[in-house]
Amino acid sequence: MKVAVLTGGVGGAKLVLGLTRIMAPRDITAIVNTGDDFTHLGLPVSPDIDTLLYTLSGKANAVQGWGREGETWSFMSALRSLGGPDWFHLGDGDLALHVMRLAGGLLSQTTARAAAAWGVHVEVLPMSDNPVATMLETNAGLLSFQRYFVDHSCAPIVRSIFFDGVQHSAPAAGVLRAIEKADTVVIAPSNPWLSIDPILAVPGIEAALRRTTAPIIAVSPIIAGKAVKGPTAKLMAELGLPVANTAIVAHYGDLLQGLVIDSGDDPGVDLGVCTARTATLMTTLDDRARVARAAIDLARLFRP
Ligand code: FO1
Repeated sequence: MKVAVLTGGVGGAKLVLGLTRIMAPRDITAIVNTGDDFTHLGLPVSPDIDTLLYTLSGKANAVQGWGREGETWSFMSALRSLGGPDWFHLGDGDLALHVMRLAGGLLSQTTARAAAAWGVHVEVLPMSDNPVATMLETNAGLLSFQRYFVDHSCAPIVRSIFFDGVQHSAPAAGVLRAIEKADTVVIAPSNPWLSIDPILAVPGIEAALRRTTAPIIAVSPIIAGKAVKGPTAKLMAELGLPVANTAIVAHYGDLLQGLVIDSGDDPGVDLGVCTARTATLMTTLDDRARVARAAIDLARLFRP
């Protein structure tokens, strides 16, 4: 069975790891958000791809959510001594990934090389090899994603979001094929507005999702009325949306066949989409496998 999973951020990486615990990694294609990407000190940084590669190769700093376990920071202390910018932390090991990207090749190529080098058998594909930058109009002005997320710690009030360059982008090689070949498509519990929308905005991707006969199952990022990590709940409130699964379903609309929701969420509300319930807070590896299993089992209801 082939699964294509749309993912971004830490929550998405956890779900992909959960999928590798219940099925063959080679049967999984992760289509990863690159709207968070930016060039820092001349280095190309692809945070959501980096987080996924670290997570799948056992290198991730699980507590911090991003970067490497056991990272060292001599580069950053030397940079500070030179008066360099220290709002965005680049670890010594992490630097190697960005330098390898700078060395050349398409993002999909450098990502495939890193995955192969680190024994990652999940197919990790950027949504596009073209530059797309998630930009946020806020009360602190127009901010790139990393300025909003890291430099301003998601504090500014978001008025609107757009994906600079997406109209000129194309799906990376293998993305449309992975969707067409998929028996199931999973939308990971990533922030729909910040991590999944950029993927859906790449010309051709949403159309491919609407063409596929594979059931599309999302895992809700909302747990009992709040989001687990990151700015999802705050962002939803700022966009005038209830921090509830009704808003998640309304956002994805008729793209979804099913939604995995947290067992702690109000069962009373009819979401208008088929739901499966499980404890969706993913702390342990078993949690991740359980949530992944819930999504795959829900998809089975829709497959002959
Ligand atoms: N997140 C932070 O909060 N502070 C950082 O200094 C930081 C550095 C960083 C470097 C490389 C990388 O791949 C991710 C990094 N992140 C950092 C996380 C980054 O902001 C991602 O966008 C998040 O993972 C959310 O998607």
